[in-house]
Amino acid sequence: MTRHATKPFAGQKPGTSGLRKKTRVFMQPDYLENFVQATFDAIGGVRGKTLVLGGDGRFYGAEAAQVILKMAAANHAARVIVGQGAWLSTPAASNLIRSRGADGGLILSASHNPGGPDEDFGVKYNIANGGPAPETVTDAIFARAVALTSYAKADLPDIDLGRIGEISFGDMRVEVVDPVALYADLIEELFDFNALRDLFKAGFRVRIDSMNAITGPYAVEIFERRLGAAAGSVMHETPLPDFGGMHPDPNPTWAHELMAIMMGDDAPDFGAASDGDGDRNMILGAGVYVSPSDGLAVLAANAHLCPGYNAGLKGVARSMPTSMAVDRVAQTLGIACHETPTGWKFFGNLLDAGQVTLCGEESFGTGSDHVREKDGLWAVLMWLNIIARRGQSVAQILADHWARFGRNYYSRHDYEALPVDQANAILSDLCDRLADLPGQVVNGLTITAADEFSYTDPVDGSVSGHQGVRIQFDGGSRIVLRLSGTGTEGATLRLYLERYVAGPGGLHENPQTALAPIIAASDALVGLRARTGRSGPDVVT
Ligand code: VG1
Ligand code: CO
Repeated sequence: MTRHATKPFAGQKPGTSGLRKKTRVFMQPDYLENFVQATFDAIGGVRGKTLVLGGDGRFYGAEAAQVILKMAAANHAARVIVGQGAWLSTPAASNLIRSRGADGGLILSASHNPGGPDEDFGVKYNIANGGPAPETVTDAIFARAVALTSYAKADLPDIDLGRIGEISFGDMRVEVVDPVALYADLIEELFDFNALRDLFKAGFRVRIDSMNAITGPYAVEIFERRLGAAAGSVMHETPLPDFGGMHPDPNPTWAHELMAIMMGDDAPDFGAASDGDGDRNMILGAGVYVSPSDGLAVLAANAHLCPGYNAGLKGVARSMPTSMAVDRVAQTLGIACHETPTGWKFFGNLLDAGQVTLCGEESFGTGSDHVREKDGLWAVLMWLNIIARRGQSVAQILADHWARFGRNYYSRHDYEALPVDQANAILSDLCDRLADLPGQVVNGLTITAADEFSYTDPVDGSVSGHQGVRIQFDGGSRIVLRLSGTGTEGATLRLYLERYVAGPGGLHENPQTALAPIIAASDALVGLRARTGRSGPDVVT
């Protein structure tokens, strides 16, 4: 018996990055099965196809992998390549899809959301280029999910995913592979590993916080084994189903243990953290925090120092709310800078078409055309390669960058778990006023432009509307407001604040202080605190 009757569930609409729900929602009978069958149907079935499967090790991931294998077998897939223990970081899954020529893959993760029976779970489908499914595909998945009446699942025993090797599973082949090796080999081609080994030999100290999530085994292999960093350089290196109670979101709030080390006495030279599925990164130097938007700009300005990028960049792309720091670098380099909606899926076409080499988002995500996902450890290695080549500290590299390009002070204020109606009303009220805003002076700042961001993909012409409100002020400052598409509780409003200072003075202020006039203007314009009744944002990054 492989065909099972089912009824659609409400809300199986993929968000910014796959379908994310409370774990117990996913654990309901038929819930995961429905979403997986809808995905298979939406891509024209999986008969004869090869899929990649793995995730970040969070609670329910191993069980979900068994369900998906049985469904792939019943849907006549030819082969599924699974990471040992159902483990694969998101960038490693992207690489596996690409290097094995697979037709697609399923990633089991809710990324930076916490894990456990009472926390979050997620499933994301990636296409043959290794990148997240574009909106045409996720729309098709949703359309199929609301009409589903049955799914196919083979009545076969669970597979031992702990053992590397290949077995038959019904008519399908299942190949369990080392999740780390292929990825580490790819990374080794992009960066100057000899220069990095010399750096560590000379006593350079790093602290990499894997936050009990998926990058642990990758970071130990790359930094401690291949590069010779001191044992113990990687902390929280064992992936745990509940991330050991940590919230694997690499920002100063959630990676506070690492922050304390890097801001303390005798701090190591370099620190970094990654998220649940390993695609995000936070970069720190001794006593300094690198804003992700600045990080993207620094990587763009220095990419040529790394072997994989020494021919220069074809172009760069950033998500709309990401600061405009990288735009200034692109201008100097004479390359295009694309502005896309939030979410890595919007970079795929530009990367495939060879129009951009480097991409980034303000949410601690950077990556390149080596895979089709953002990549936390890649960013760490690129920073280390630049440090090795320039012979400068993180603080010196940042100071040089600002002196050359000016500084885009930047911060994101998140108002989490708001009533959905309230969040929608705040955004739509603002949209109603946009046409009247240009020319108005708020808190001494003149509004030069105000619109709701809509993106037309330059490669396939597809249009994605309602991607957030942007209000631009005279002098290169702005505020952006949009709704999160990754949360699992209520609605989260994100307020992005940016102020440009050309220098030479005023380049070394505290960002929240430097942004005070922009914050005051946003209070006057949007009034988030007044309208939500909150005393301030829940998370400031
Ligand atoms: C957030 C970030 C976005 C990122 C997405 C997935 O989305 O803002 O930049 O691409 O998470 O990241 P949203 O819709 O909540 O703002 V990950 O590492 O959670 O896959
Ligand atoms: Co992630």
